[in-house]
Amino acid sequence: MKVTLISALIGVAVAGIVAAQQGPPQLSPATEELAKRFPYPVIRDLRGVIPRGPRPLPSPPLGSGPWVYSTFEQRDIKVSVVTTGLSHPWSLAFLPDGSILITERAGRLRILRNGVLDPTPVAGTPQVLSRGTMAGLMDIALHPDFAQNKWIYLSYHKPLAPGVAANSVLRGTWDGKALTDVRDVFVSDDVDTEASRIVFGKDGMLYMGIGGPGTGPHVSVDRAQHTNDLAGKVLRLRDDGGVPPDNPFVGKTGYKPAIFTLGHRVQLGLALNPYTGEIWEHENGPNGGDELNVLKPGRNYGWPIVSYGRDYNGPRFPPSAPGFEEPLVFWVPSIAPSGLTFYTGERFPGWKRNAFVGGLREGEVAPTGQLQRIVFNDNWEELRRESLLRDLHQRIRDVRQGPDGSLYLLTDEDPAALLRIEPVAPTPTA
Ligand SMILES: [Ca+2]
Repeated sequence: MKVTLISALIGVAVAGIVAAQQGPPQLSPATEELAKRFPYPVIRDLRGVIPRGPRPLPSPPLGSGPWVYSTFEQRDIKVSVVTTGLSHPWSLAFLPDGSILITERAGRLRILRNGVLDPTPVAGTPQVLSRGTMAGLMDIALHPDFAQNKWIYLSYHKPLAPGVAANSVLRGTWDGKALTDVRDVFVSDDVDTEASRIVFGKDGMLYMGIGGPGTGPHVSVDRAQHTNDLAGKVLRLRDDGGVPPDNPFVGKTGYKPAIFTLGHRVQLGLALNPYTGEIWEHENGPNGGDELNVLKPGRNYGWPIVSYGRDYNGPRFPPSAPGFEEPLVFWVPSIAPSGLTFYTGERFPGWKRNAFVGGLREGEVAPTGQLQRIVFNDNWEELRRESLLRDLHQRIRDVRQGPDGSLYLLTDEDPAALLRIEPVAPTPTA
């Protein structure tokens, strides 16, 4: 997945490496100092990781729509533009009053009221380190008791030093216009980590994915297996950021107690399966090997020891090994999944229990973004996978079900759009 590389390459440039030189990377004095402060290197040497190829084509302009499609289970759906004018949005949340909050990677929180995007970003957001495609302002989640406490959670990369940031979660109180009483509830003490998603579980706990370095030398990529490091992990936290006492590794020597699961690569999808109560996660593999996983406490999902993908320069990984959880679904070639939701609404009866997954790019080729729909049997075994919206050639960053039972998508472009999927025929009113 090239976005990881781009992200890291920019990070390398920020860190001051002279990339053209042969031999070990040359660190600036400032970066050497940082390397002493943090247990893992804050730079990655990525020369030669991916064979050089042609420069990718940009995504074409979206157009104004609407577009009509039919799917295997649900005919005559309409995709329309709710708003454009966003810049690399990451996630969205629906407020009870019908407005929609949208995070943008560069650090802005936008609000859409009555279908109109406010040109002024929402106040109360933090300083972020936005770098490449995998760092900046990331996910947004409402507290399960939002109606009472008005708490909103944002995950972001908190700047600690030039070019160095920690995956963090803040909580603010929504006053109807802005975030107030903003405070960090969680700041990772491990740096040089990638994107994050957050979601509340049925148990009221906040689950947070922290992507590990997806490419680079073993010392970086292997961090997903290090039990005293939050890179490549899913965390389970209380709503105040503390560690719940029933986490799987509490009290175990050599383990960070916030860890819920380990051995992940770059998790861009984290969702509560409302039918089973489980937390489901998907992650970008390398060249092939994206995975959809069902998270079970304390389990190891194998990266970078096992993967159904190939390394970027061609060799295969061992696909599986004892002691590692198997993915429920995997993708070869990669679709660079981002965003995950389970459809529960009434507007598309044929889509109930389906998982929807955004895709940024298929088969290491741009621009091939899409929306995938996965159909399961009663045992949550995959029956079908349908690829939608490919002809739009947009990178799909997130997909969510709205309170009206429509699906909402964010494109990862600049300008980017919020799209809505609904039936062609309006819902009959009684
Ligand atoms: Ca795996």
